[in-house]
Amino acid sequence: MITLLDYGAGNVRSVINAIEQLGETVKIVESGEDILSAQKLVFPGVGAFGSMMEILAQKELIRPLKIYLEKNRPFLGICLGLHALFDGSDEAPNIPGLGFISGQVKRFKTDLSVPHIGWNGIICHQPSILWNGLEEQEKVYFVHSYHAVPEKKDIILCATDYGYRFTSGIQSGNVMAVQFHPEKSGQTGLRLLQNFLKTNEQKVLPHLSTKKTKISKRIIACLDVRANDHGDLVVTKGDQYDVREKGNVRNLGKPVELAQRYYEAGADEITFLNITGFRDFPLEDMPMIEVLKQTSQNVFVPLTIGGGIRDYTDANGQFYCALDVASAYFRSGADKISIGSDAVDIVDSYLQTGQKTGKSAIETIARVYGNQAVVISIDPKRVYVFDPDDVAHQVVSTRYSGPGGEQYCWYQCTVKGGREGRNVDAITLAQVCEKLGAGEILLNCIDRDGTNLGFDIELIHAVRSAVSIPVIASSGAGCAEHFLDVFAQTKAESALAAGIFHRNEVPIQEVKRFLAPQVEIRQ
Ligand code: 1PR
Repeated sequence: MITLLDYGAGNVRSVINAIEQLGETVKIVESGEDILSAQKLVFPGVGAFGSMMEILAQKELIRPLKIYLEKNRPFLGICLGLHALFDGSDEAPNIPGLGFISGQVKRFKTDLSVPHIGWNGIICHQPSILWNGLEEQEKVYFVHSYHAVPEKKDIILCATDYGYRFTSGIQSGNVMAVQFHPEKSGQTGLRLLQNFLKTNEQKVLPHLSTKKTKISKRIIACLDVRANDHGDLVVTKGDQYDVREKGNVRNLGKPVELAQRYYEAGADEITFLNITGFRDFPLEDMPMIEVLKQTSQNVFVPLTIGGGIRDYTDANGQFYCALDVASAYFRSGADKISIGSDAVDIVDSYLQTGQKTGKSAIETIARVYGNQAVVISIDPKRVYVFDPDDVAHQVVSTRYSGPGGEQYCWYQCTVKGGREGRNVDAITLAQVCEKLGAGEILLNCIDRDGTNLGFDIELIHAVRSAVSIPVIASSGAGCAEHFLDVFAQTKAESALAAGIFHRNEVPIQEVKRFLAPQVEIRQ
């Protein structure tokens, strides 16, 4: 029996699923007594340091946690569960941590995009039971903006390079904690968790030694999901967002089965977009939540879900805020949520007032679940202009001139799946969303979507250069070379495709094999 400390924020569902997949049962901490009587305690943390420590204090769990740690009982902290062990964090300077380990948690100071999101390596410093069966060049999934800086170097379990070398794991006796997410790190992560769950494992060092770790470019499989005309939830795919063929919604498979297939094929992440979420409110559209629950039982890479995340009042006058919708998705197994149409409205209002309200979906969800959990999905369309001064938008000079020979274009943001355009450009939208606390941009392009012509490099380069958060390049992938183009010509951290994977035209493994000699990827 494993005891799990769920302080109520973030996705502990995937940790529970991973532990259950390994044949163990999970008991959730209800009181301090449960901590004191635990045989093995897992403390996964997602969200923000300050709110985590406040909730632990409110629930009177700080003292039992300190006693458990002092007794050197088996403990595995994950992400914020590592930060909690330290004296404090720059994320909430006035709120003390558990103080079990001397040192501070500090924000990344690097030119690279922050949060540090993706698959990176580990350099092992100490033998540990966790390393049984692992090789040192394996990659694990990170998502964080802060990292621990211990005063004493002898407690460092492992380190990772991201701009500079940081502590990605600590070990002191039976107390272990890692910055990465084993429950989201595929087979490697499951093995590591299994090592913690087993008794009598020997402390070992992995066989191979890595000198420097590198973050991988991520390959993401995207599943656009909606009900077809018979009411079945299907994965569909549009041509420039038109998902109907001869009047019927294209049906490319079942969401849970396809997600499982892509996980097994090596997808680094999986994204579900509920493409009719703007009209079917997700909390009433429960099948999507069910899809997420079922998928997260067997898929151990990060899951993002988008569609319909916004404030909403139902037919009975009941009000739901965007945070309620996001929370339902996180509880069902999502690691990140993606906001599309509502982000455009939020930015529109921000541009009119220049004021943050603190109440938008981006701000409220980021405050509770952390910036890294908030992805903004942008659905832009090219609008050609002769002269950059013709419009009050951020304009791009293009190699592909417009129908009238125009040499410039701006990228107009749309809402409701491309049905309505707004007077906001994609570059400005991305910048404002970053300011409001978004952690990543999913950059689609309606002109390229479903065309197999390759990514819109000009758009991706322009947006990625304008923000310091990671960008997912999306729309238009037709062959493995297109992924190389986007990684060679832009700083995008990941690339997403749908059609070529669904139609089995270019399997994920083929993309990775093609990229491997030139681009850092997870094998
Ligand atoms: O606006 O917050 O409710 O979110 C709705 C979400 O659904 C948005 O993220 C929006 O991008 C998405 N969406 C809405 N309508 C469509 C549609 O296709 N009719 N799908 C749609 C967008 C875009 C990609 C696609 C890539 C790659 N799909 O994610 O998977 O373009 O395709 P490709 O590799 O085949 O070219 P809200």
